[in-house]
Amino acid sequence: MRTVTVGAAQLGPIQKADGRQVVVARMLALLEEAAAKGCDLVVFPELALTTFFPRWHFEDRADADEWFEREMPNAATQPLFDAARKHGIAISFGFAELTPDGHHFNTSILTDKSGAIVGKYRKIHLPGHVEFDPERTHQHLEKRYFEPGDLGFPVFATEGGIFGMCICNDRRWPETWRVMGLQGVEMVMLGFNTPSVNSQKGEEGIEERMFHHKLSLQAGAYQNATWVVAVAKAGTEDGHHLMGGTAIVDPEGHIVAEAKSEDDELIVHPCDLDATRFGKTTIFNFAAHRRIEHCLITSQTEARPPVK
Ligand code: CDV
Repeated sequence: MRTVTVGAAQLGPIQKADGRQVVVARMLALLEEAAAKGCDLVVFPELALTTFFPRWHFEDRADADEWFEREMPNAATQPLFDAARKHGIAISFGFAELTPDGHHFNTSILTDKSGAIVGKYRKIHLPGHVEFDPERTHQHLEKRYFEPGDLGFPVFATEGGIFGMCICNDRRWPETWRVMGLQGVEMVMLGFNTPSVNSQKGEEGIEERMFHHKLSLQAGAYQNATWVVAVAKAGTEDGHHLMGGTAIVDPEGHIVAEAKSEDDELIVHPCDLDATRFGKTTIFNFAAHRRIEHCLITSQTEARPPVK
């Protein structure tokens, strides 16, 4: 057995007015709880340090830079890295990254148990739109504020396992999972902020959104024989509701732990990375069964139905 005891550290709502220090204090409280419960790894949501700011339209894009981190760690987040080292817990969290040469990414990092950053991922499948859209019930301006990630879907051999990251909308795309599956991933960590209503289809509410969320996680886990740790930012941020749905999924696709609230909440599960072996060596033994000569996946982007 190679057991990694994972804490999925859901965050409740973060209001626009909440500063980084307030949020980091909440994350530190969850890390204390995780340490008491014997966690090896704690995963926090997408854009964990701030409200989900892509719902707000800034005419001048530079005005959104206040939501971005120019370095990591920085003064506000250093206590998280110190706590990771003190407790001997690896951590992963999402934040908006502004690089020294002016690029904007929706990013997640992974540390080892000494608090050193050992992995970075920049969100590839950015949802939403660039310009204010009066047709929508709410704005989702990720395409305005972020560039698509430029790091691919890397995996990281650390802490005795093979770990990968993806962010929110990435989970809906089978390519995300398969690219990490092809690198032998044993645990995928993913943070998300999912509004409980579809901004372009008001009748699509929380029930349907939760169904698609779980469908994506469970299929990704099963089809690639990997653990999945999916962590929400939940609840109502300045009048906008995020659906929650923090869950840990085993390599057979079963949900083994789920959050019950829309608040700060830690769910813990001992994940045996060796449980990925059976799927990876039998039905999803890629070397034995994949037929890539029939896959258009990397040579074609859009759907091209036959002419009727
Ligand atoms: N933060 C996200 O990527 N949210 C998307 C919404 C817009 C659909 C999601 O896939 O949950």
